[in-house]
Amino acid sequence: MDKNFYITTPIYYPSAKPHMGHAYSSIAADFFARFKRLQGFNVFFLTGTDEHGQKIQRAAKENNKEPQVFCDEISKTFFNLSKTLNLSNDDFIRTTEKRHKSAVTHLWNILEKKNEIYLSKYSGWYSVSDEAFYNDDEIEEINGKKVSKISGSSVEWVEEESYFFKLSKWQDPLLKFYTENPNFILPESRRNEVISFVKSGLKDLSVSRKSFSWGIKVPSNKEHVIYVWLDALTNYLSALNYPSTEDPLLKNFWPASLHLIGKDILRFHAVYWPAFLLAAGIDPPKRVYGHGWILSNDEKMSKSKGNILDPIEIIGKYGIDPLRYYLLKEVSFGNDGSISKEKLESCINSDLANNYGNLCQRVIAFNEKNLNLKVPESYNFNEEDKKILQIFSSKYNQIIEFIDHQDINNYINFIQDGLFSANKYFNDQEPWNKKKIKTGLIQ
Ligand code: ME8
Repeated sequence: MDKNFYITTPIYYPSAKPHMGHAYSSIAADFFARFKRLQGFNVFFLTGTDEHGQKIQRAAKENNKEPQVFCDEISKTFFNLSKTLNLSNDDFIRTTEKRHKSAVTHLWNILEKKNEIYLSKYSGWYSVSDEAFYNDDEIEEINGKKVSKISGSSVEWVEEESYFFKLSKWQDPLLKFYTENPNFILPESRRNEVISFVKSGLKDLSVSRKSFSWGIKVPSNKEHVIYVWLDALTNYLSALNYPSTEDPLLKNFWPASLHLIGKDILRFHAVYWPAFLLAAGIDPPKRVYGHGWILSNDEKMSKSKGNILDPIEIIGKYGIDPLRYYLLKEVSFGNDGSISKEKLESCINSDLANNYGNLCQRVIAFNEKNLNLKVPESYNFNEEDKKILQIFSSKYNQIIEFIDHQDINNYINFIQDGLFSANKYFNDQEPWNKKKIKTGLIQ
């Protein structure tokens, strides 16, 4: 069995400080990383920041800062958040690092050498906010403004010389790849969305921009910068020291086990990324999981609505572990879910204090009082003892199955039910009375 497990979060745009949505992706990835480590896997867990492109260049300008200075400042807030969230990540990559730039340049050269890239002209819609090109049929007009139907963000007309990646050529190989790897995209509903998008026809993809400069230069033509998504996706390889094929990180951890992302960036990860890799002769990742959106009181978080939940503020008030638990429990993983401070408080009271906290409290207090915090040797189990142990041991394979399908909610239900049963067992067994009867057994 492959005992290596490579998991990634999206690399976040340091265009503004992090919010709860970013924290959510990172916490979920951390949950899987920790589980796989406990299971005995050799885990590599990566997160970081995505620092090139027009969006960042504009944000820097609005703040009257040089892009690099601006990125250094905001990337630091994401780095600090990774500490506050107590993430167990093994690396934090920034796309402005040298190691990343040389990996991207290398990948570009391979694609060019393999004749997968050609020079032409792009004319069409572009959303700077999404850093995405959109077809005419993906655009609508709202209040006189052209916006993407997919993300709702505003688009602008772009006409410029551009390099193109021969994406259309990869339509059939991609469909074949999805069929042969039915769990490549999860959850299932997102897989269906991606397949129908690819079936509807793929056009060649513009992979360079000429009208701004903040990015990695096309090696053979310095007037162009490499499209930020081709740049950003390569982070998953550059953190493993690609292109050093003999490097243990690359050898052990590629292809990635799981790219955990939000549903908004599925197309980039489940269509463009495997196509770039197939074209370059590199194995695609094993799984891309697109989780849903965190909503604040049932609405998408936005500055204008003033409903942005700041993870740092919430952690300051409630602590990190309650927040981590709440986010994973409350949102049905893969779907959108609404969170609020009120629900967080009631979750802390019911699940953490009453169920889990109560069990810990009574077991530890009883143990401390009678056994000096030592775990007694186990023997002479009665039927009830065996039953409660069985609840946990019999489900071991099923739990692994839940985790390996990113089914967090069934896993948490199992844990909650288990805690409930353990509390009941403690009550029914009345160990304080047993102590009187069989003092010798536990002293
Ligand atoms: O897209 N609910 O960066 P980004 C849940 N740099 N998750 C959310 C969320 C919300 N309300 N808001 C953000 C980018 N996220 C690119 C990625 S990867 C090679 C490049 C999470 O800063 C979610 O994971 O816009 C989403 O996909 C990611 O943050 C987008 O972060």
